[in-house]
Parts: sequence; C-alpha cells; structure tokens
Amino acid sequence: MKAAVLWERRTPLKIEEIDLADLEPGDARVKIQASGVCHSDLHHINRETPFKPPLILGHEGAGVVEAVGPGVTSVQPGDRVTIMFGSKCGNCHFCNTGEDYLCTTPLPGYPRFIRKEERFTQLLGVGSFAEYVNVSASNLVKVPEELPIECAALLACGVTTGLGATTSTVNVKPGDTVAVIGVGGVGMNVVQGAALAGASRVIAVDLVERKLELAQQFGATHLVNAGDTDAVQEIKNLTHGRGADYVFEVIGRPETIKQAYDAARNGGTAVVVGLGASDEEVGFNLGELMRSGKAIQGCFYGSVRPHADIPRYIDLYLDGRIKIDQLISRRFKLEQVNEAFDALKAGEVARGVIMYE
Ligand code: PAD
Ligand code: ZN
Repeated sequence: MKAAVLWERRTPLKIEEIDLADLEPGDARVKIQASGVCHSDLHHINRETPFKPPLILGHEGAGVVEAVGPGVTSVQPGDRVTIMFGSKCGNCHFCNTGEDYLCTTPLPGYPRFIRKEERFTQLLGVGSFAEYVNVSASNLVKVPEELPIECAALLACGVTTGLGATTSTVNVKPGDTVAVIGVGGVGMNVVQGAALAGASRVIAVDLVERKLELAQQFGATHLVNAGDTDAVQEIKNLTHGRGADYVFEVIGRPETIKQAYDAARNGGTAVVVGLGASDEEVGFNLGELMRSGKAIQGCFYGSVRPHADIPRYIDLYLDGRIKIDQLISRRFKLEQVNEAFDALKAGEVARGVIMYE
C-alpha cells in the first residue's frame, strides 16, 4: 500500500510502498478514505518532536474498518469510523475520570508500518497519510452513513478541538465576549463553537482577509486584520475597553499567546490551543498576573471525551447547526500531499483534505 513518508525533517514527504504488520490484539485495520491536513502535521515536519523520522504523518483520518484483531468487539469490518489520535486506553486515572484526552498510557511500542527490516513511526498512533492503518480499536468512533467521510475526518481533530475548546476546556456562556486569534482550520471551529454557545461578541483575528470573511460565515461578529492594526487594542475597543472574557490563541506562537493574555479582561481567561515549539517560552509580568486575576488555560484536543462528544457534534452537523463542509477549501490526492502543505503554509485553505480512492 502507499503511504507518504517524512524521511527527514524539513524535506518533502515521499510516496512509498510499505506494508502493515499483522493485527495485534485490540487493534483494527482501517482503510483510510479521507485525511485532513492540520497545522500540527506541519509542526512535525519543521520542528524536532518526539515522533522521529521515518515518520508517517496524518492524525485527522476517517474510513472503513477492514479487519479487526483478536479481542476487538467494539467495531467490526464495514463500520465507518473516525480515528481519535493519542492514547485512549480506557483504563488509566484520566480515562476513568472522563479526561481521556490526558490519557497517560504510552502509544503501542510495536511497529505497525513496516517494510522488510525498516520500521516507520506512526504519528500519534494514527498515521493517516497512508491507504491503510492499524490503530487501537478504542480510538475509533463509529459514524453514521449520512455523515460525509471528509466531515468525519475533520471531526478527528480540527472540528472537535475547536468546539471542545469553547465548551469543554472552558465554559463560554450566553452573552460572553470571545476573541479568537488565528482562524484557520481549528480556530474557525472555536468561532462557531463560541457562536453556538451564545457569545455576544465573537471577534475573529487573522492576517488573511479570506479567513476573516469565512469566519463571518462561521459566526464571527467582528473581524480584525492583525496585519493592519494592533489586535490587542482592537479587541479591547470591541469589549468596552476591558478585554474579552475568553481569548483563544489558535496559532502556537509566543507573541500571539502573549496577545491573548493581554487581550483577556481582568479575571478573564487566555486559552492556548496553538501548539508552540517545545523550546519556546512566554513571559508574563508576575505582579500583573496576580493583580489581574487572569487565567492561562492550556487546551489539548478540546478537552473532549471523544466517544461521548463526537456523536453530539455529529448530531449538530446533521441538524445543520454547525458547518463542516465549508471548512474544506481543497481536496488533494495522496500524491499531492506536499501541495496540500504548501497551500496550508500559504494560508490558501481553511482545511485541505487528502481523499483516497
Ligand atoms: P492553520 O494554519 O489552518 O491556522 C492558523 C491561522 O493563524 C491561519 O489562518 C493564519 O493566517 C493565522 N495567523 C498566523 N499568524 C498570525 C498572527 N500573527 N496573527 C493572527 N493570525 C495569524 O492551523 P490550524 O488551525 O490547523 O492549527 C492552529 C494551531 O492549533 C497549530 O499550532 C496546531 O498545531 C494547533 C492544534 N492544536 C490542537 C490541540 O489539541 N490543542 C489540535 C489541533 C491543532
Ligand atoms: Zn490536528
């Protein structure tokens, strides 16, 4: 089968013929039909991360179960599924207390992608830039026939992270003021999550006009081009001079995380969704942090319980309450995966999706 392999950081992916190992107990094999291209994948190309090349990227995948390994009863061949990333063991302290996005069980140590003696790293236990994957069956959420498969793919990361950020990580309430710095594939979903939760103001901040226009369709009430104006001042101007109740940073840069903190009102919360580099830090004035009563909140995977929350998001989609199709600006073949990354880098797409035969 074909897979896109990152052989070395900061080089283009190469399409290779590789194999899957035999199914281990608890694993299922999924024929991938769609895989979104998330900025996190790009971070693994450009930065040093715990996932070492040769690496198969892709963590926003969906498809059909092809086969199941010993002991698997939760899914069966033919089921349409979206694939959660990271560990979801169902047994650790965090899984048992409903915080399975914090699951501490290591990803399986055995190889799943192989070619003779070669072993390939599987990003976040998924690696959906491949025609087939072996994954933990406990990471699969079944999706209904009516849900287009590319929408199922986006529910594996961007949609779920963005919606969850607003109502699982924090609790945006009717009338709250919200600003979202960075309205790409994930930030756009923070915008629609905040609008759905009843925020009175949803201020979208980006550098790309097209993204801001789309954010308006997703429920933004005010648009701020950070290239033209001081985003922090503008957010304050739009929130009675106080700053917003919640400011979400969905880029992953120290400067914009600091902006999110500065643009939050006293007693408000800066929510860090963007993934910064592991060697980067942000400084806060300690006197101000204490006096302002502000909170800085990390957000991983929208703090969701995927098995409970993704079906709720699917219902919202099927009832026309959230948009997913409109996020997909372009579709690519697996062979065009580098073009998909170029489009993401250039800010041309809200989400690009790799579609498989
Ligand atoms: P994206 O590239 O689609 O969106 C980023 C947006 O930020 C783009 O629209 C840019 O134009 C905009 N932007 C860049 N610089 C600025 C700036 N200085 N001011 C305003 N806007 C700017 O990426 P994405 O939405 O796929 O991912 C966004 C981040 O979220 C990224 O760091 C990714 O790794 C992270 C992420 N986190 C989780 C999680 O679990 N927390 C999940 C998925 C992605
Ligand atoms: Zn992602």
